[in-house]
Amino acid sequence: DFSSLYSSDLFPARSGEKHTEQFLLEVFEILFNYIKKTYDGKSKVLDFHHPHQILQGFEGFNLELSDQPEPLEQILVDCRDTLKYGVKTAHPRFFNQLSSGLDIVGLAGEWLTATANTNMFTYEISPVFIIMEEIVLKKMFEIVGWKENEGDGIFSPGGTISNLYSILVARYKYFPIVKTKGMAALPPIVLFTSEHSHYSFEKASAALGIGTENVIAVKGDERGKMIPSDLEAKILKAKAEGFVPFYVSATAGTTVYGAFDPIEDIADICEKHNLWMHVDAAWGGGLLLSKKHCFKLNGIKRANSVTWNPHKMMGVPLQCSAVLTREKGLLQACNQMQATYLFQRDKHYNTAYDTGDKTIQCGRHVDIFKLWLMWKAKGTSGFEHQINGCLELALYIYKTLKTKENFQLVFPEEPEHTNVCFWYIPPSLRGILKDYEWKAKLHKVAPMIKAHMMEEGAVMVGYQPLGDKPNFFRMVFSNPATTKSDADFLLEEIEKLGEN
Ligand code: ABU
Repeated sequence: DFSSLYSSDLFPARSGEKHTEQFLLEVFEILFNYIKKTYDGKSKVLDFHHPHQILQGFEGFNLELSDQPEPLEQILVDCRDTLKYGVKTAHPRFFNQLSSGLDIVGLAGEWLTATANTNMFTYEISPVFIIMEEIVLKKMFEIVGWKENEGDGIFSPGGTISNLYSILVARYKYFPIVKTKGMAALPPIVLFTSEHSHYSFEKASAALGIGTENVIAVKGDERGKMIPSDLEAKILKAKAEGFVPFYVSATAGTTVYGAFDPIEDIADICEKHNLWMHVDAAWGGGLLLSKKHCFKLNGIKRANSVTWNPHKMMGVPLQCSAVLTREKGLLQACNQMQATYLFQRDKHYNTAYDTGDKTIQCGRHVDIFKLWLMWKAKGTSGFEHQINGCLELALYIYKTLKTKENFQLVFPEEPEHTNVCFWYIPPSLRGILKDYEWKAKLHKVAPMIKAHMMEEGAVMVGYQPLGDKPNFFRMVFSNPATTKSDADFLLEEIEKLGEN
């Protein structure tokens, strides 16, 4: 009974051991019940409530903060409710995001990390985690294909920040003066990325003072791959107009289509024009672990930098993103400020292991342990198996969709990644002229179905428009718990909701 116990009865209270143990066991039971429910395919993915309902509170769920402490009984209720009204992102029928699933060893890693509650800036306070980061990064450099003496990197808070790091380091490499004098000391620099790439390149350019207008969008082909000839034409045009190109990002696994840019061709162009080549493999990096699918990233070893998010295809709990740079020492030179209270040079150990000054952060969360632990538990072959399974599911739903008349694929080719994009064509839009009005009506179909889907809560999938294409569904697989019947269920649910 926790009704008369308070947080002050737990550690560090002198006699807090028993109550702390009981409280944590109770929390464990809540979490374990949630995990069991998540993996029970028959449970709901979500119990949707609108923001105003959560703000106002309902069924005893009240998020308002109080001046007085609340008993642990209430704290446990809050834990239960928080999970109850959240979204089960590990549910086999959650297809909404590129990150899904819940790896049990990864979860254990996250628990341990939270328990250790330390900071990644110095070896002094994170000796084991810092060495683990070095070991895992080294493994990633090898997989990318860099030579023994190449490779540097850091785990960062997500793919957007990893991409930002790549621009930051590239700019420093070409214009080291920027660190002290700022953008005013630089010529008008521009960078290139495909129109299908992630919005983080514009975000980073805004944040770094480069400006979003200096991110030049390169055309993609029908299935979203960058067109190298358009890249070169745009580089030449920018130069002719007095701009100074310095950076190109190729995407290995675009967010919506899952397309892989032709990295070798892009690398040739970058070498010819002396440009930094980044590969944003946040989504596609996992395929490097698959002997069957790694050819899709051929040429990645020629990259100057790579973003790779193990929290996507590798199923590592959020968040876990790495930015890798081929040249050693650049991250440090670009970002170090040598704060003397933290990065003292006269420490009694090798201070090269105080990796915190490579980053733009000070405090840095330990994202490495869960990945290291999962890698130990699965081996590289375990990741490979899991990733191949997701790609097989994508092929399965692609083939299923091809046989269905009430669905239409956004592009007819087999998927390269696990993204499968399609429209559902409701009865009222079948067999009629596909004119402007038809497109406008089709644009409303996916959001309408998604709204009903969320109210029902049995499955979740994302949609978006792209270019001149009206809203379409994007199916993605990254959860090893998903089976063919879950994929079938999604299509049945869309059909059921769409018929009306
Ligand atoms: N940072 C890309 C994540 C997008 C998605 O999960 O759909």
